[in-house]
Amino acid sequence: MKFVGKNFAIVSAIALLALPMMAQTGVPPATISGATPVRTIKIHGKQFEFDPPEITLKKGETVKLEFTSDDVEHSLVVSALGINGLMKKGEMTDVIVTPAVTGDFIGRCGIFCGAGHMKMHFVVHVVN
Ligand SMILES: [Cu+2]
Repeated sequence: MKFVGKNFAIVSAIALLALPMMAQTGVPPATISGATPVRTIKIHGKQFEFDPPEITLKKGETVKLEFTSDDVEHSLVVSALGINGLMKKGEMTDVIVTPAVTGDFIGRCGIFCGAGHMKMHFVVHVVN
């Protein structure tokens, strides 16, 4: 029961954090769209960092993010922008994103990749 209570608290905290964001716009802050990307940004995952560690996007601009890995499997997850890209050595995957709001959005590695996995942070700056 103690475990269930803790999980409920975490879920509640996430819901509370997400609420103001949804209330502000009424729609998710970014969409994966079918629009043609105006530029491509390559992002590598490696133990234990993303290269580059941060990128800057323009609000309303459609960009293709290309992902690959230099070693083991990683993924780049930026939940607030709907980004979840697998990073695999020798392969290129991509996510098309059109940010709809400005701000700084934190990304993390979504696949356990070793001792430094939790240190893999990424930032997406969305500007006007
Ligand atoms: Cu990882």
